[in-house]
Amino acid sequence: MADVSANVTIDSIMGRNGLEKWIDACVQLTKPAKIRWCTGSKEESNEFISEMLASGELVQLNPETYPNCYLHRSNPNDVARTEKVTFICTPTRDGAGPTNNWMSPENAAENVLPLFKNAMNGRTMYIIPYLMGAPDSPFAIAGVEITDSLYVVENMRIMTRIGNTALEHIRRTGKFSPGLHSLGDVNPDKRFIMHFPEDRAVWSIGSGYGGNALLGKKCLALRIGSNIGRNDGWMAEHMLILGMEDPQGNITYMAAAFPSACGKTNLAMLIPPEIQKNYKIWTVGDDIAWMRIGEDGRLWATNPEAGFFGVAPGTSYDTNPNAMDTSHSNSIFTNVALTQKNEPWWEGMTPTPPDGLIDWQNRPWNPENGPAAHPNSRFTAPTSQCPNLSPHYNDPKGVPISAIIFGGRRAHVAPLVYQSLSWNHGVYVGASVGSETTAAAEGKVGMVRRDPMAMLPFCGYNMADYFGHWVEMGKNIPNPPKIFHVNWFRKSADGKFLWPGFGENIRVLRWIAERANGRGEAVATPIGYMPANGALDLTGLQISDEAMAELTSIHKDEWLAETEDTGVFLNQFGDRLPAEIRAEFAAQKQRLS
Ligand code: SAT
Ligand code: MN
Repeated sequence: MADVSANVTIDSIMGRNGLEKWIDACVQLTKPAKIRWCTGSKEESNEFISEMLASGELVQLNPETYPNCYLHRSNPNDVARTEKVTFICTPTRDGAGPTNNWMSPENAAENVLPLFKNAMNGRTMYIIPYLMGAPDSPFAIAGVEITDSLYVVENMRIMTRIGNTALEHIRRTGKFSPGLHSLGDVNPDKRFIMHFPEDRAVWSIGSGYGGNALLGKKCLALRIGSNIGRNDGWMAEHMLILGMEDPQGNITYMAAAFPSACGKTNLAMLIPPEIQKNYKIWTVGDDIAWMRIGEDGRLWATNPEAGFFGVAPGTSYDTNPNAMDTSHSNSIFTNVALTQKNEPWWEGMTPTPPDGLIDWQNRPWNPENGPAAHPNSRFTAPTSQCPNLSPHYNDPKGVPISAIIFGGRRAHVAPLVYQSLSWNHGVYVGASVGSETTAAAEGKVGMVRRDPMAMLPFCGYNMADYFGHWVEMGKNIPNPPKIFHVNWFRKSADGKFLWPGFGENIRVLRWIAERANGRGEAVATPIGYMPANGALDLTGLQISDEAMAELTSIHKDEWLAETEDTGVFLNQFGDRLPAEIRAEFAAQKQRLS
């Protein structure tokens, strides 16, 4: 390795020589002024928050209406995940595959590691042991994040189980994911999010933003986690988990993958409209699912997180009352606007903006400067505060999944709901997911891109092998979930959403549950099974027959073009693409022509 520091070896900085040696190496490299182990205690949190209030890193929100809630404003150059500078560092380029940025571990050591040199000069290094998953769960995986950002510490405290529980787990198992994070000088040109699957290691520099800096989430639970899952025969997925209880008290559990900022949190926390009130949704998770084959031959899912990092804009007491209630205390708001009453506000929270707003950049709000809250502004809130939290949220073995749902944001093409013809066809459906880009990642918003299983930015290895892992899992699950695709975002010719969405989505979930449980009427189409006439309960819904017809229509020309586009995407994997996926692609094309 280049002359990073005489005492820092690759083995030690990768954590190969254990926790103590890794921490020593990080200290040698970053040269912090102080070192602070995080225990997870309430006192520690109070102290850190006081410190951030004093420095201006946090603003206290109205303690009467939002007790223990704070506003954080990011550097305006650092408000979303940066996919362009996110790398998978496998020994060969093929290991990362054509959809990931790749850098060799040697190149990373040579060119990225030096950015950490003296990066914590004059700053405090916080050492955060954390656990993803319930402490007594066979799913649980421990990590240690080293960071120089107190904002990261307080977000990790909400999003994961930090402190001594995690440390005990590490001492017991001898395993941890070493994650080194520094804000550096928050310079987009020196920003890198590096993953080393062989060592479970992550280096992140130059960003304090959510998915870039809270290393338990996308970095460990998905990119590193997907590698661990492939090797150990389970799945790490970008999925919400919910349970739908029917009037007889039966609960059907479902896992759903949508890209970032496409409504996973809203669906996970859904409250049915009055007329469907004898159905109830239980939230298990809103972003990540780890799924294993249970002894009973079903697929069981757990949510490894302890908090929600939800998109604020559009969240309201109309669209998602559970999220509003969850984040009304003990929460951190990032890049939202501030009202005169010292309360958070964002577009869509109320029909009209209150007077005298301060925008997310701390300026009196002027609509000419854009929205008051950043489109990717967020709330970080404890899962435990969710009013409809499933009693099985902490269950070490998770919940049994009967339906897997894929979806995206599509103004055209994709109908409201369809079911795959088989597991492998379902894997093809997942692999072909297209979605319009959102503000959750940097880049242009609203462009349709292929985002297989909503994992394009999060799959930590060659996506062809990931499809292969799905096919393999299908062979090994005696009683696999049924696979579906939904689209809440279809628009009419005049650009209006055709489906009301939100609570009304219960109607679609009901059909999915019926199908998953071997009931529910369907008709076969070239792309899969669709609800038969009358199979969706539309009682009391104000929707025209024309809108329903468009929502459930399949335009052949559009679908042929869609399939061609999927083919172009899949072709980039060459011979590595599993034969099963190639066969499903060919069969779908055949059915359409
Ligand atoms: O910023 S995060 O990656 O944590 C949220 C998201 O984009 O899904
Ligand atoms: Mn996500």
